[in-house]
Amino acid sequence: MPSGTQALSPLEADLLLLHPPAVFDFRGRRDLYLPFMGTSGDVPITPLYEYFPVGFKTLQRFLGDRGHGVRLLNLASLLLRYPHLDVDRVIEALDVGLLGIDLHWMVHVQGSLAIAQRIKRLRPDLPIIFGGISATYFAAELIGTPDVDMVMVGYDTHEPMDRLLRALRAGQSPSEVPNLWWKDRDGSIRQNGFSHQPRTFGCGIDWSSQPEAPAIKGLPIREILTTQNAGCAHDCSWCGGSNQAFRRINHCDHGRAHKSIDEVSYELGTLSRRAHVGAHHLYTVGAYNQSDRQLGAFLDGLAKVAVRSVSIEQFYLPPDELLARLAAANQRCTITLSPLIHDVQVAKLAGRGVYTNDEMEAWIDRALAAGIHGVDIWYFVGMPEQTDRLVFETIDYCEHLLARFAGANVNPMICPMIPFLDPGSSAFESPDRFGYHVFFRSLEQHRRGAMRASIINRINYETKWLSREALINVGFEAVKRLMEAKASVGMLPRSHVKRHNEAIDDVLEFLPTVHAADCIELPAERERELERLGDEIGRRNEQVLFGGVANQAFLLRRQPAGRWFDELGWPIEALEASAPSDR
Ligand code: B12
Ligand code: SF4
Repeated sequence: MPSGTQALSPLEADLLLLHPPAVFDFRGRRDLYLPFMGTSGDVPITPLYEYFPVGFKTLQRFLGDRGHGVRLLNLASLLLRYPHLDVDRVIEALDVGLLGIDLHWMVHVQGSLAIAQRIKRLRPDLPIIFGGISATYFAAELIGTPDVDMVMVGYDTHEPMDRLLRALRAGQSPSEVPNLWWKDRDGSIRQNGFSHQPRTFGCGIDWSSQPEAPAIKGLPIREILTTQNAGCAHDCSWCGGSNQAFRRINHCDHGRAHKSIDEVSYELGTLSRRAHVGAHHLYTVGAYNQSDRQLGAFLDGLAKVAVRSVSIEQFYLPPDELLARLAAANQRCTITLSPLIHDVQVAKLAGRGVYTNDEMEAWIDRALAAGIHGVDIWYFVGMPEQTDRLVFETIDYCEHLLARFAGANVNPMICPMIPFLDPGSSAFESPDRFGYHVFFRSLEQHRRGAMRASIINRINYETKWLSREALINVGFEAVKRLMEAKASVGMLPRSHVKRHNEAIDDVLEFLPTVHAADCIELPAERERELERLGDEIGRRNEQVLFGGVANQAFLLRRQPAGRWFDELGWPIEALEASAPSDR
């Protein structure tokens, strides 16, 4: 399938940070069914999980300021946008001293390891380093794989990476670089300890240097993301970034770390220098972890940035004073709440349940009256003691919310927790205590699991109350019902909801066939049966990964360009000349 017309020019850097697609090589795969993932809301995501860790951007600035040439390459987005681009030609064009691959989210387990293997086969000269939350958790197993030369552990890798790049440049051994696992010349594994664990971490991102969105047809997605924390003040049992999980994964005695106020102010300041700042949405994540002083400084900075809209996550219901400040900071400020389950007692078991539904509704009235533009409310499927009945009761409650706030921007959303329960989370570590059963424990089990044809078999857990099959069936049915409810109150056009729900119906209809084939015991028979389904799987995957991004609520075909993580490595003209995107 891949065919190009021109070779790619060398991509030169001291360090290239590469973000893999969750599944390599997803293009043309007929043996792995990637179903449409509706989340009943406005989340432009694909089964490739295209976001790279925002720390790529901070590493680029921090290391760049210290004289290292750092480039970013979002391979997931590149391969999605250029379906005919030969990945081997991308690898051949790399002229880099060190190649970094993220295994931050576990969903990239297969993609990251497979691309490392491909690179090692074609370019044994390129040293490969892994980093990220999952790489930290699985460091010992990861460094044992033949294609990984180094693993940099921890939530803050700026200074260690500076030291590593300096050592490599000087031709010295990296034996003094903290947080590093590496292999010496004879292949034996060395571990330099885990001493770099600052409480103030990272640096501000320089958004002014972000490439502008190219002129494209259709709706560009102009989104910038900012987060000021690693770890968390809270302890949701299923979360791999919770206070306890953070301590566990990073082997430290603190459960979170913050960006300094100066660096946050710097970051917001750079946004103002962007040419079309007024066209951007600013997605601020994890703001609920800030102290009053930190949040105050953040809001002061926010008020000076004329972005089009802002969304901000809150754990508790923000008090009136904060509502007023948020509304003053941006005219289109959306607050994201995550009660997770409408039943407060059950929500408490998931780490939430800190307000009742009545309190939330009264608060929404106040928030809207205070000038808050909208409220997004997230519900989840796969929590302790959550039965199918409870899931559908949550949808009943969402219908009530939609009716009560009809005409206002109050948007309940629901999604199943798939495919993985976070490694390192309390529920992953002690599944029995929380009513979970975990199917894959090791890195290798996750890698193998991620290659199963059926998404049901790719899920790494089930609960006492919802089997893997039910997580999909109940989860997708719930999304469908919620979408119908949104059409009924006029929040979404009927035609969009019809297309969205037809896509889900197709998943629910086709998946049992794939699942049955994937569950056949005898490998030869299983392969034969999956081969028979190959065309049907391939056709459906193609529909989901058509070379653009499907907005999950409105199935608009949006081209992947202009988002903060659209780092395609080469100028668009060079890529078009090499492998036209056919659009
Ligand atoms: C902000 C956030 C998001 C943002 C995106 C942030 C981003 N792009 O970085 C959004 C909301 C989009 C998001 C989405 C998802 N998230 Co999230 N997210 C978080 C959150 C709240 C903070 C993480 C964070 O940014 N920490 C900051 C630090 C730690 O990371 P960083 O600065 O980016 O990177 C540094 C290091 O990690 C390291 N590093 C990272 N990569 C590499 C690579 C190399 C080579 C090197 C050397 C170093 C290195 O160096 C960087 C600089 O110091 C955590 C929860 C928490 N409290 O931690 C969950 C969390 C990370 N997310 C999680 C999950 C599961 C997801 C989703 C898969 C959910 C889903 N099913 O859709 C998606 C994946 C989206 C995608 N990839 O397309 C899990 C991950 C668990 C796991 N081990 O897999 C977490 C832990 C908890 C949770 N359940 O929400 N997430
Ligand atoms: S899910 Fe819970 S523990 Fe995890 S980051 Fe969010 S509030 Fe913190």
